Amino acid sequence: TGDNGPNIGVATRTRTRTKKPSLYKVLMLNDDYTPMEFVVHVLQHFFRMDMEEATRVMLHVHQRGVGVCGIFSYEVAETKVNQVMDFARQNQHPLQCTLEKA
Ligand code: TYC
Repeated sequence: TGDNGPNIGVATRTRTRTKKPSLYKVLMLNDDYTPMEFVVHVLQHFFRMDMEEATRVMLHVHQRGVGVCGIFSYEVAETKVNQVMDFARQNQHPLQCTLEKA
């Protein structure tokens, strides 16, 4: 009859296209008032750095004016910036943090 019957065992796949999220750098900015230890604490707490790395990044920002805390998807980067800014404000420090497309 030309009827192949039910196509048992024949799986038809289509490719699911997933697009990779763009990445964003979270930048820390220097200022004259935020204590160095506070910045080190922020880097350890919000960016999971150990004391050595946090100190290195803090000193880089202190000397150069800006430094990278990490690279994340937009959603995560935005959350980190908000968490750092809220924490700095709660402690009455002028520390500024921002995000930039990587
Ligand atoms: N410049 C600050 C001081 O001398 C320390 C500091 C470092 C502040 C990094 C902000 O992102 C910063 N106390």
